[in-house]
Amino acid sequence: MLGVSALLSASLFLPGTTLAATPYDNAVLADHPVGYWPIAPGATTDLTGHGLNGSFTGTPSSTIMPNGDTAPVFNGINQYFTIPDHPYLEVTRTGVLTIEAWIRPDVLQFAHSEGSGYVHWMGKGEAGQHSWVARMYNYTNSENRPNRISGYSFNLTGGLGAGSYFQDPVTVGEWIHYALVINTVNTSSSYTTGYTKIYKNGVLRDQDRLSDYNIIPGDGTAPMRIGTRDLASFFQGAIGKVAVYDYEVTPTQLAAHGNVMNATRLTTPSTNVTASSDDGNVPANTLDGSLATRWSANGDGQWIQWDLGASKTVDHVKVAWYNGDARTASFDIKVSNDGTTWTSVYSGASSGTTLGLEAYDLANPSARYVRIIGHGNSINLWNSITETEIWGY
Ligand SMILES: [Ca+2]
Ligand SMILES: [Ca+2]
Ligand SMILES: [Ca+2]
Repeated sequence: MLGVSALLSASLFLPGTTLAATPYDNAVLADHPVGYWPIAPGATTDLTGHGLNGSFTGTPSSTIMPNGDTAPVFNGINQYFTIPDHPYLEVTRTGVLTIEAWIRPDVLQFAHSEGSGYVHWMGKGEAGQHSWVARMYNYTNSENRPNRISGYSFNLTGGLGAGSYFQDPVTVGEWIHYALVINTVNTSSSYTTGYTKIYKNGVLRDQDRLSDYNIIPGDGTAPMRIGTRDLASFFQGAIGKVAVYDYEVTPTQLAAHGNVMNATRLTTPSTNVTASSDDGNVPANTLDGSLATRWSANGDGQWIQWDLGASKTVDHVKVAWYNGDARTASFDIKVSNDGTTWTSVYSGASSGTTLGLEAYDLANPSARYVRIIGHGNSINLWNSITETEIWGY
């Protein structure tokens, strides 16, 4: 089911606007990237606040990522996203760069490929100004590298780059979590001038020496582009949640991002739900998928709780509040594994601006039971929830 929040987001696609940060965005931002673009058609802002805002060329369509967030779908012909050159986008500033993205190839053989048969689906490089690139090969190419996905670090002059890759069967429509590390600081006898690393879905798959191709990264003038590097080839498919870090991101961080993206909805219409009381608007109304039905109870401290059936990792909770666009609801969220001992994991208020689902991000507690304790709203002491979704893994 498409979340209500995704539907609401889809109506907010105005040029130059920012979509509200989602639990995935918050997970990335907590790791302090130097640039982060949860790009979607119309959403072009760097969410780090560093001002590395980009712009679309062409008008990509949009798609929904595994967690319900939105990503642009590039047509593989002439659509891309451009971020102007900035020191934050270079290896040279700290000597280390990590580039992270989610990609969904929509074909295995690209119509606009280059070289031996590959597309540069993201990168920072033009003639004489080469920094780094992310590449995907066609299924059929002249180097017998079927759908290899790779990343390279270059000397400014270009030529052969030092890089790492994984080469697995790719399914059209499959989301792949990609991360490329270029590190010139962490040298050793094996990596005398540093290395590249590549991760697929949070797992380190390859590491290579920058010295193999005598790579000393430089500070180029090319912009960073998503969907293409320098217009010589174009990616056909979706690319979302692009982040650049000025340090080497760890496997633990990448796995955490993957968990948030792949979190599933832990509640269904048949999830056991109970409450301290109700006025005839029963607790099960919070699980029926309808914003026209609700649970309501009057008074400070009234609660409603959902039993997930087993202990899960709860990433975030989405709640739609009755009259949620006209008043703010005050509440706490507590969790328990035994229904007896409760831990407070959230305390706050709704935005007062929407009838749709709002996400409240938790610090991923383990929980079988999730309870919302209401403290009334800005108008009266009623606690009224129209829908709830609990997401995790
Ligand atoms: Ca530069
Ligand atoms: Ca309902
Ligand atoms: Ca979380």
